[in-house]
Amino acid sequence: QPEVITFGESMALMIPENPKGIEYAQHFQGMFGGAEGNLAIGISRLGHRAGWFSRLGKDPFGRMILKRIRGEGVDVSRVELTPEAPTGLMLREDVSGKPSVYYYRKGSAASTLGPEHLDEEYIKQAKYLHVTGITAALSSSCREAVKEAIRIARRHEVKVCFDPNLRLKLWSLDEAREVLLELAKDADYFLPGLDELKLLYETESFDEIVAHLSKLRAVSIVKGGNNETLIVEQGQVSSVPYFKAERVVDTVGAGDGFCAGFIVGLLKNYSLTEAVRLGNLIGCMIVQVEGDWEGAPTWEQVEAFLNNEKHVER
Ligand code: KDG
Repeated sequence: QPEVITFGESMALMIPENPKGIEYAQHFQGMFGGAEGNLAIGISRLGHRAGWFSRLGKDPFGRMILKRIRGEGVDVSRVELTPEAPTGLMLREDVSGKPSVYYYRKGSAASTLGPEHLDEEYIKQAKYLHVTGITAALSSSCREAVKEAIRIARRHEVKVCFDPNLRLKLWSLDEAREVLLELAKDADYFLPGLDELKLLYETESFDEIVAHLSKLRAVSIVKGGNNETLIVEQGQVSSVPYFKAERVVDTVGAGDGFCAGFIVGLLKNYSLTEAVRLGNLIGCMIVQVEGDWEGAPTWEQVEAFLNNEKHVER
């Protein structure tokens, strides 16, 4: 039985192999990504049981994603392959240090997900439910599914982790603000980035942001302060410094890795500070490898890093 359940769209991901970008590319690397699937893989690699579900198209991308997430040890028993709509696709490029994402996901199988696809028995046996604002942005049925999943979790005392994951290519800031701030009210752990909070609360003032966060019932874990993660709990702010990455290859997915590490820390009954520290470490490892989740470490790799074990080449 999964300890952590998450749901939301995983898409095929194509990254051009040349530095000139998609327009001039002849060769692409075929991968996949999607915040919630990334999180589930991160948790599974760390040795805990994660369940992820979505609707995927009954097509080659859908089968590829399903097999690979299953291959990572994630419970995919509630995933549905549907002939009704295709699997979503995203392309990403980084031309001269300017990263861009292009989505081909309108009307995708995942966007047809609704409250009727939730299995209360499945959700209620978990310890944590993780939801993100990306799912809420996909369609009104997806938004209802997020709200209903949170209601189910709260009914059964499953703790809710909410990452707003603001994506302005999916909806306007005004629309996002209304929905995301409402969802934040129902979370036990609110996991935004500092940049997102500045947009959502329409202020650059850190004190104002803390005042807003202090009104929530959730503990807020704010990613991306000054090379640190901030913990805001009942008006008290503390900070946990980042680990230094040897090289930064691809920052996408770092937030999901952070959340995976943080939730695993909670599962291990770590203090908030120690759970955040584990989150910081996983985020730091993910940015050193191309792809959203490929760099997620196993628990053995985490221990080796923390014990400063030397790498044996051969
Ligand atoms: O957090 C990483 C995600 O942004 C990436 O995997 C793609 O889910 C994704 C999205 O919708 O942008």
